[in-house]
Amino acid sequence: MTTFSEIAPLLASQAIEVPSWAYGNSGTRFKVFGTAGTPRTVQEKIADAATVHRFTGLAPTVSLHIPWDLVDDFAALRSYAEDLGVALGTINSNTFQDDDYKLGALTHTDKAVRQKAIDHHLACIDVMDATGSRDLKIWLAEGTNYPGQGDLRGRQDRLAESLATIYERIGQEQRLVLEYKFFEPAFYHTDVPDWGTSYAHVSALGERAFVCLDTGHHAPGTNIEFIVAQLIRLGKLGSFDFNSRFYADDDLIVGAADPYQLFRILFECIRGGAFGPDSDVAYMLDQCHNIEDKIPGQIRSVLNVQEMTARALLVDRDALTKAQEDGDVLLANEIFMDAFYTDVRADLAAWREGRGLPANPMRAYLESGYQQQIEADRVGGTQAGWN
Ligand code: PSV
Ligand code: MN
Repeated sequence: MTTFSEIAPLLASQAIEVPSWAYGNSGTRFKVFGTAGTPRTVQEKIADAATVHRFTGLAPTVSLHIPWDLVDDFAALRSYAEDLGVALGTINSNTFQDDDYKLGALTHTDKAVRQKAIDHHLACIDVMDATGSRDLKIWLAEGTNYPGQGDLRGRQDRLAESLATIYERIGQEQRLVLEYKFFEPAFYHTDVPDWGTSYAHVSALGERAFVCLDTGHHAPGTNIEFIVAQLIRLGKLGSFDFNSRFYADDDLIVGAADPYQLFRILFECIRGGAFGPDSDVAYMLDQCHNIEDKIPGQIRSVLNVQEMTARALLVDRDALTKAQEDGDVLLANEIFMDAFYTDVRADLAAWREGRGLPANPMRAYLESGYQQQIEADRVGGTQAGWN
């Protein structure tokens, strides 16, 4: 049996990137609820993200969404973040909120619209140069609603050409990650619906292009850990967008709906060598906190990932391999489940204290007065949302 003290050093390098948009307001198409203390500016979002890092030691980078987080001086924003103890991470492009993109962006039949979408990505790469960000994450809201509406093959060809133009501008130390999603906002077909399509495109682009796996972007019942194992095996897993879902792309707190699935995913990362200081895989959150307080929502999220990571590290891999090779089905499953059922919360609390962090980051945050302070300070202005 692997013990907590054996795995503890491996936890020290864990880093989870938080999304700037998680700190702004979000909602459904029915209602967006405002929350007292919600940031009005990207600086306030970064301050909140830095607070999550201060209490957990788990979230040293923040990913930005352009144009939601557009500022005049990204070098100054970088210094601002660094002064607060965090770095700017992945830059997310946005080709889903402009009227020109109603029928497509990188896939559009009109060359001028395609060029506009390409230019937006080139502008995002300029931002990356200023922020020191490594990854450009592309998620495309492109697809069709009705059979016959678009030429499925022609759209793929235009997509490949547009992506190649963007990729040409990606720096030697930078990467392009292409996210897939099986439906929404398009309902009949999506141009990058699955990992295979993303893999086909990034493989054609080159060695600095990878797949981004958003855990909420699969049909119910999909074996996501299999996709994880396969992408790691192929050397093309670039990043995760973690969240959890019950029905569609719910963007709920990771590990809330199905902690066992999170455990299984993290086990494949560890098994595949994609966890730890030598791994280039970016572990990000992509979540929205529609009804709960946002900072505690993010704290709960990173702690859930840490907790399931610890459990996954506890799997006795030697014993598991032996049971697998012996064909001992039930013993193999028992070894796996023993780790999953191990309650690591007390060990993690003691380990955090030993590293100068609060044993219970959630309680420490709630008692810190930060929430009351931002509620008192952030009066007036326009609360940040998806705009
Ligand atoms: C799309 O559903 C997505 O998961 C993409 O990652 C976007 O960047 C993010 O949501 C926010 O719109
Ligand atoms: Mn996502």
